[in-house]
Amino acid sequence: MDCIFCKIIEGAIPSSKIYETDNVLVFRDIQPAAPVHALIIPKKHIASMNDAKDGDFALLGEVLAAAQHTAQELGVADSGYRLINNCGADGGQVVFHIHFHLLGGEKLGPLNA
Ligand code: IU
Repeated sequence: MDCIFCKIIEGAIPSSKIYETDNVLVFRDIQPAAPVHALIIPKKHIASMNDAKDGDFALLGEVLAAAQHTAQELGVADSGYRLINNCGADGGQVVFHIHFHLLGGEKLGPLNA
């Protein structure tokens, strides 16, 4: 499967790894949109939120747990952060391996700015 995030998981493409469990990988976004910008992904290939099946939601819970852990590790838990999932074309999804952006390290603007 030609998925860049699967290649990052396999180690075929290098990444700046922040945290890893058996089922989840967290790494730094190569084009950070904030001082802290991590991507949290399941190791299982799920293309998008639209493609998650009933059996995938426990795994997506692990993804959220990893996001919480990462926010603590990167020191933004207390100041606050934003967790974003882009789904599909209108949602701005570019990489079709489900992922959550963790953004923080500065005061983020309102969503409707
Ligand atoms: P999106 O939600 O699919 O739009 O976000 C994809 C993100 O993946 C985007 O912020 C890219 O900068 C990021 N990214 C990356 O970190 N490493 C890569 O090799 C590629 C994209 I391709």
